[in-house]
Formats: sequence, structure tokens, C-alpha cells
Amino acid sequence: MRLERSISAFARARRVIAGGVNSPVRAFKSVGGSPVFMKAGAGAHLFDLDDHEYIDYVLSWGPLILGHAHPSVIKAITAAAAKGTSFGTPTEAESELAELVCAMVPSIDRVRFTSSGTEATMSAVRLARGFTGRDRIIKFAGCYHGHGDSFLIAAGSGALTNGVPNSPGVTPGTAADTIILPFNDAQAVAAAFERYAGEIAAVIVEPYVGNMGMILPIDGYLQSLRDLTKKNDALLIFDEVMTGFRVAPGGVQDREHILPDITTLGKIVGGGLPVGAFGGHAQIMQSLSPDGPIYQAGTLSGNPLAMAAGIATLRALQDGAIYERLEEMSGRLAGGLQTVFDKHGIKHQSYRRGSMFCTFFCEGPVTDLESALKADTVFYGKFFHEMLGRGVYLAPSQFEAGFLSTAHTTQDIDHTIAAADDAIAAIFARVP
Ligand code: KE4
Repeated sequence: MRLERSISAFARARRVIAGGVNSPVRAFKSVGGSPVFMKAGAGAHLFDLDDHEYIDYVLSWGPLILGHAHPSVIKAITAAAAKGTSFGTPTEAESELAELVCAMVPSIDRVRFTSSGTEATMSAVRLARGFTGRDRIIKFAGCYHGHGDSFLIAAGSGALTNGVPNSPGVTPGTAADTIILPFNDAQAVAAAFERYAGEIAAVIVEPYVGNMGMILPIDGYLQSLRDLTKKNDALLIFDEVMTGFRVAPGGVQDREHILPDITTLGKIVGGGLPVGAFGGHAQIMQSLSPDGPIYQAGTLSGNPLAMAAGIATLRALQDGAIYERLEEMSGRLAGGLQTVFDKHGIKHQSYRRGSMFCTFFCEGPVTDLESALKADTVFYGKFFHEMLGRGVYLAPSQFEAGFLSTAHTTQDIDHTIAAADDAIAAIFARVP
């Protein structure tokens, strides 16, 4: 497949942008090859510099549940832009999007907007620490909450020892306050609360994990986290940056009927423009400056264009039939791919909730980071490139989730299934 223009664009980018990308996962490091540069998106499709067209299952890593350049989103952004792009003052658009968020997300009755998911999760942890007066947090190995220092931590030698930095630049002091535990192990959480009684401010979790590939909580796990945090006067933070408005109108907490104390949001809430958010009970949120002492701020937080895109997107999602159709379309895709993988005897384990899904190329079950790391990433890389060559853009990493939009058609789904069948046959035909 000719990718000359993307290859020369990458060379140009590398001369002026660190690593040639503004976010590492875009560089194709885990699947190999040179990253494809896109020039346009329309509906469920992407178009690259070499004029290849792709069915897009990344959707900008989740935000574009309505697809690329949805008319109502573009109209809203254009109308807002004509009135100016930023005022640095309160605007009613912020209240309108906040009202939609409070109406859709069961646990939120006050919200604060940021410009990214990372800002939302960093702020949520600071809020939890300030509200409880405690320093330590619990996070889970393999869960990703953005690039805040408190999250770039690897598990210490033993499950209950202090975390250690897993990126240069994160200090041992910061790492010491983060306890890393295995996902889906409620006993480990109970033990941590016993070991660090009175010291843990919060547990932060991706309630459906999307950053190890997709991994689901085992029955009762989320309720255990809710019970253990309540019992120990710690806060439960659901990081729904990826799952919010994706797996249900109100995210995982809406599907599972479990209410966290703080929820972080991103991606869909901005409709493809930079918006993050964190929210919860008014009693917690009123601790934030200017009403309370916990500082949090942002020049472009609540930006009018971003608010307009978010409002248009969440308004469109008021139509409940959208979630039924997304469920039906992703079921068609999952069923078709399952048939293909079984036909070729591919070891695989697939997970799906609503229009968020993932296939691990290994035997299941995949319940945590340790089991996820058994996936055959070499095969995934081959599959990724074979699909790319057949006009299907999957996440350039085994450890990401895939997404569908309301713009995907049955033709797109059926093309994808046929392409997967052909791609795997081609891989096996090449095996020496
Ligand atoms: P951002 O700062 O990238 O907007 O959000 C960070 C974040 C927080 N929490 C969850 C659950 C997330 O999935 C993310 C970001 N997700 C990645 C995709 N795995 C963004 C892609 C990227 O890093 O470029």
C-alpha cells in the first residue's frame, strides 16, 4: 500500500515535533511501520494523505460517537466561532453543557470542566485528597488515567509496597502515595485499606477498563470497591473518560447502578473538541475554589467552541434509540469477527459493552494486566497492517479499545468482517 505522503509527513513532523507526534500512541510503535497521516474524516470514514479511505474504529480514541464532521456538531461550532473563540468569562454554554452532564450522569450534581481527561483525573485526585485530608490513592495496574504524575506509577515489589515511578520525571515522593493493585481483586483492596488504615483518600478505577484493551469487572467487584471505600471513609472515583456516554447514556454507573463519589469524563463530552470534566455530589464539589480551598483552574476550561460541540453531541444522544442501534451494530461486528477467528482457529478472547469492544489474541479469560499481557502482540501488529491495507483503521495497539459510531453502516461492518477473513488468510499464507 502506497504511504509515501504519510512517510514524508512523518519525517517533516519529526524535525519539529517531539517523536513526530503529539501523543505517543499515534506513532505506531506497538504495531510497527510509519504512522498514517489523516487529512479528513467524514461519518465513519477517514482519508489519509495518500488518498486511502478507511472505516474508522478508533474515532479519535473514543470522542466521535456521532462520527466525523457530524452536521449538527459542525453547525454548532461554526455558529459559536462566529461570535468569538474564547472570553475567559463565564458563559451560558458552560451551564447548558453542565446541565446535560448532570441530567445524564447519575452521580453528578455539580461539575467542573477542564480541557482534557488528564486534567480531570489530576483534579479529581487533588479534590479527593483535599476533601479527605489523606494522601494515598489506590489505582490498578494497567488502568490509564492520563499522564498525571500520580498515575505514571508501577506496582512496587510487593502488592502492598509503595508504587515506584514508571516514567522518568516522576519523583519517588509522588510514587510513594500511589498504591498499585491488580484489577478485579477485591481482597487486595481490602488488605490495602487494612495496611494503610486512615491514609487512603480514594480509589480511582476505570470501571470498564479500556486501556489494557477492554477488560470487564468480575461480578461484584465494583460493588466491593463501593463498599470498601464507604467503610473506610475514602472516595470512589470512576474514571469514565472513555466509558462516559459510550456504554450507556450515563456510562458504567448507569449500566451497573453503582454510584461513585467523583466521576471523571472526557472524549464524548467534548464531541471531538478538548473537554474534560469531573463531578460529583455538591457537598464534595463545593470544596473547590472559589467556594472552597482546593485550587483548580484553566484558561480555556469551558471554552465556547468546545462547549458548543459537547452540547450538540449530548443533545443528539438524548435519543435512546441511538444506544439500541449501536448495540445492534457492534453485536453484528462482534459476531462476524468471532466466526472469522473461529474459522481460522485463532486463539482469541473478545469483550464488548455497547459500542466499545476489544479482541485479545490469546486464550481467555482476560481479567487483569497479567492475563492481558499474554496476548500475541506480534499477531495483532500483522492483523492491524493487513486490515489497514484493506481499508479498515483499527487501534494501533493490542492494548486499546475499539469503538463504533452512529455513522457506521451494515456495509461498513460487513466489509470489515470480510476484510478480517482475507487478512488472516493472507497472514497464514505468508507464514514460512
Ligand atoms: P486525555 O488527557 O488523553 O484527554 O485523557 C486521559 C485519559 C483518562 N482516562 C481514561 C480512561 C482514558 O482512556 C484517557 C485517555 N485515553 C487514551 C486512549 N487510550 C487517549 C489516547 C492518547 O493518549 O493519545
